[in-house]
Amino acid sequence: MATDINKAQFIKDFKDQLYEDFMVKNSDATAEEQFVALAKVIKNYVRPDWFRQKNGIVADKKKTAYYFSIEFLPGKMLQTNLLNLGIYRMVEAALAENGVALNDLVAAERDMALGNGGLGRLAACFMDSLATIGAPGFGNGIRYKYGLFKQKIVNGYQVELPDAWLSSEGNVWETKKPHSAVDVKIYGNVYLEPHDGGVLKPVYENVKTLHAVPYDMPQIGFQNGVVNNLRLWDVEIPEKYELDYPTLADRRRVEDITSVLYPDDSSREGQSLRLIQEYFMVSAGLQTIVKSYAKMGLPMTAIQEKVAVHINDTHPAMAVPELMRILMDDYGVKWSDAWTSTIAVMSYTNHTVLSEALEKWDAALFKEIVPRIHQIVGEIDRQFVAKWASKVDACVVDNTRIIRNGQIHMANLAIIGGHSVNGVAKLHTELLIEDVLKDFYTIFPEKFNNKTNGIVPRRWSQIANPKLSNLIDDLIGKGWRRDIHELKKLENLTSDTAVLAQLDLVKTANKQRLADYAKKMLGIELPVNAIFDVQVKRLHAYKRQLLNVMHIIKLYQDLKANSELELTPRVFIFGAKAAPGYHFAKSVIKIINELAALVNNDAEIGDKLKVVFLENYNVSLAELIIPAADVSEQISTAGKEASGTSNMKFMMNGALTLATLDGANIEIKDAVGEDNIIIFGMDKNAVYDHYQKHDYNARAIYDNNPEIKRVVDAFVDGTIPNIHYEGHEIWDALVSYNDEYFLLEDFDDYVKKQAELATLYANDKQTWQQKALINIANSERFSSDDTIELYAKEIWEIN
Ligand code: 26M
Repeated sequence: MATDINKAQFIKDFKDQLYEDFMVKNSDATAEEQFVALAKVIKNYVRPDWFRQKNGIVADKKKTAYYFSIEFLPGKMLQTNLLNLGIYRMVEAALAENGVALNDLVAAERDMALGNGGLGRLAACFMDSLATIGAPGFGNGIRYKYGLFKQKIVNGYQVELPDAWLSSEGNVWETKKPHSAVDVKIYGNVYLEPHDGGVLKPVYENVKTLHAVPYDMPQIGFQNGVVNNLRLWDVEIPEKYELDYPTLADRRRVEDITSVLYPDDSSREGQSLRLIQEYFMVSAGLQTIVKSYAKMGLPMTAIQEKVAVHINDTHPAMAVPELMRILMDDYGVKWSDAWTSTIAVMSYTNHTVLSEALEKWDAALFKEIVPRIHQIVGEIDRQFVAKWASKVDACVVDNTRIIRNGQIHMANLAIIGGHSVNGVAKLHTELLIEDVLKDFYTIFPEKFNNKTNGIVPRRWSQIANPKLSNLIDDLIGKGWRRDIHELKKLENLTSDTAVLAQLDLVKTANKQRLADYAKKMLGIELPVNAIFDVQVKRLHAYKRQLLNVMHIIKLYQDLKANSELELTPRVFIFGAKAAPGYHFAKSVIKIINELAALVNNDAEIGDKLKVVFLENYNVSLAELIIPAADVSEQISTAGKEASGTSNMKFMMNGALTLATLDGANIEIKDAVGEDNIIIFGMDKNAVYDHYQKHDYNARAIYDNNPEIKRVVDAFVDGTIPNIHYEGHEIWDALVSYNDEYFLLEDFDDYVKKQAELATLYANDKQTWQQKALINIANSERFSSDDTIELYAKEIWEIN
């Protein structure tokens, strides 16, 4: 075990590695070289456990869960790996003795950002938790050469640059496995030909064959000797099929398949390349899984006893027909047996109720790219309709079948082809059942279940917030680092004024850390005595960054009208990437930046208000920002945010949540009690009421509420300079197009609750910190270790 390594041994290994890779002495090495050497030493330490776990799957015939996801967003791995191996302090000290600051090496690692936001980050938390609970659970995804775009702000606008995260060294954590490569076929024609005994076998013509080569990354459990595997696939041109790709352009088209992560989580991206990515990852993963199951020597029809495959959102939903294909075409299993197994193997998580984000593919395109899969989907659809037509209403069948109006509905495929459908927070699952998927619920009520999201506590407390962690050690001992539920003990300390004062000091220190960063990046001084009010997440209309902006405009206008006004100083902090084609979202970014320039440079405003937009929000920046927050903005239109996970990270770091009753905010409220969260605005029923009655009238609110009118007009009357075009776009969205996300209706209550919390912060810091402590104590409820334990027991039935 790595924990047996002592300092002397470690330093020897480290220096040997520097010598081997770079022929350099430690004293002459760059931080990048030192980082690479350290990562390789760690990889060497975990190799035996990693190898054992991978080989144990077949040898011990262990049931294994495979988490299929088109996104994984782990961020940096160095600190997590050191912590989980139990050698963080030892390595830190050993390096320090040799003149190396571990922090410099941490800074040298690049974020692995193979994800857009919540969905990809959840997948990364789950990988850590699977290993930590000691479950055999492997990830399956794509090794994109370029991750989510790097965001620069130029003249207030978002500019997207490629994220070349793979250095010339590749990814130091990964190991390429050429011997485990498999071939994936796309395009061409396929027809069925009778074989011996009348079995129909597909014959392929003119297919294109892709070579899928896996790269494996160790996923280290928290101090338990378990190392799971995250397998990411890259594409190569198979030597055998070189003639199929004679020109450079042909070869480039192949390379494109794993070249970039789609940066669009706002709506479906109808590119055939995306469809190929999805099939490529699913086929390569499943072929490998079935092959390793075959090695166990058990009957193919019992594969569900050893294999669970999870479909993370609809992107990997072709796993359903692909498993059918492999079982039937490659292993001769008959349809009915293959279907029984497939349903038992597959399970699916839904992450959104937004209809524009539910994947649909043009059936003709689908047929062109994956003709055999198209046949199988056609047959699944035919049998589904045949079975249910006589049992339920025609419109129910119509709403649930896979192929309709020339489109393939991927969610329907995932639901019909699996045994479990889960939402990601209580309210979200209820909405799936009552609304979005209600027809499915009448057919398959037993498939539906809730699994409220969680976050991996190690990264979001110990690593992101060492100061708070040390304080917690002093208060309740170190046991919480292993068992997060021990955080509950903090609740006994909420009347201890000395504790509350210490908590305040920690928060201020974290605010200073962020202020230093803002100073370096933007040249702005942030007053750390101000409330740090933070909204960091993807930019979306439904997440309502614009409501936050309207509140800032209101405060600005109030101050301009009366410079004597008593106002608790505030720093508003934003971080958000907009999908490159999402016009509205990009306009909001421009407006935030112009508003920031206006407010920050107004001498009359001084330190009372500051607005900062921190560019390139990613996991590493989240680790810096979240511990510094006093207020966590979770202000989506009720019913729209499936769960949210940053809400959990903020609470774990002692921010108070200002929230609508949406997603997991509701469960946070249940955990901390109404007094320790600030709730505002319409709940989901009020929102749905408007949908039903069609009675929402934004224009009337605008006309009758002078304050709202003043704020909304600031977008177009020159109050904020340089937003002529964007301002009109926003004004129209709010007034002319009837404010789809109900900002105007929720505005008054939002402003009121904002004022109340500002007063509390100014007048009673102690009560504030008391609430913060209650939030920290109860964040134990949102550990992804517990979430994954439930997936393992209730969905995958693994140990
Ligand atoms: C679709 C088509 C083409 C390219 C990309 C996409 C796409 C990518 C990501 C669509 C959606 C994507 O992610 C959705 C997402 O992140 N959902 C969030 O999932 C979190 C984890 O469950 C929840 O906490 C959030 O509430 C939910 O918005």
